[in-house]
Amino acid sequence: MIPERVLEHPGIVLTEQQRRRFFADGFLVLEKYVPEAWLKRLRHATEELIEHSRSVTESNSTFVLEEGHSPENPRLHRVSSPQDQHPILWEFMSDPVLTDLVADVVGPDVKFHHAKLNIKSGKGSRGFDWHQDIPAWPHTDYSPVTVGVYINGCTPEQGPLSFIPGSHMGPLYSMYDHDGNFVVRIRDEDLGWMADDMAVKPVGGPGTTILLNCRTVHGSTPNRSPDPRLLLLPVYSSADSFAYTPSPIPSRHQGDIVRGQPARYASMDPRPCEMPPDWRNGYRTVWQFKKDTEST
Ligand SMILES: O=C(O)CCC(=O)C(=O)O
Repeated sequence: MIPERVLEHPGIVLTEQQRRRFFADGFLVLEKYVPEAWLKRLRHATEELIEHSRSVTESNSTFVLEEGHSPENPRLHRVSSPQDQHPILWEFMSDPVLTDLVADVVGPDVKFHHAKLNIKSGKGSRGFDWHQDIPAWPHTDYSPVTVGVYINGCTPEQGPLSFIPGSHMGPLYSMYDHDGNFVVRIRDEDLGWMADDMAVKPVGGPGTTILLNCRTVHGSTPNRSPDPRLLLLPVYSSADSFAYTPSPIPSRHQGDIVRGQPARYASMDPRPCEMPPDWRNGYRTVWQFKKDTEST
């Protein structure tokens, strides 16, 4: 659904000004949005998942391990599809606390696509280069939105998500390097327009929540603090926006309508999107590519 049509529906959680800000900037930050009762449950669920990772010795389709991971000291880049691993996380992702919020920026009918829990364990965990998300999971329009929930908050040292305001209105850049690897990184020569002071790096206390449009240029720095930065990242779209490639992070909930009604017609945006690799041949995470380039 296009923004003009979304705005025809009255806001539920956000003010008119906040909704217009999201559509103008390509992101919106809500300090301490998620209530403490939910955060307590989310901490419990994420601690259980991290506990399970103690017995894992190699990255797999659920746990992406950081260097130094051990049973005594679990260190994770990511838990993929955490909502398929813990019922509390799916309860949260399908609860109105998120789905009403998402409805304010995608329209009343909301579809779930995938989710991940990015952990950045601390003491130097890697960041993310500037990139755009939608080339990894193209849809028939650009309504997809990622919700980022900082379960324990995020300080400047922990590598907050950083955004280039308005960049969602600009071009989509290639996410491939010159060797044809899908590295989820904008090439240096495509970033000539970017100045240091363009990036916005919001931080905030526990429950601080971000809405991020799928075209917005974003990245993050390493986590230099001793404490992990737990960032839960579910992705939704308007119900009438359809993914036309398999998801890099599959979920049994992909396509679930979490609010409103399914669509009978697709919303089509003519702006082209670069195709990702065929994920059925396997999904290489950005950390695998980073490790390769660091060791050469
Ligand atoms: O976890 C982060 O800091 C960035 C995550 C991100 O940009 C992504 O997963 O696309």
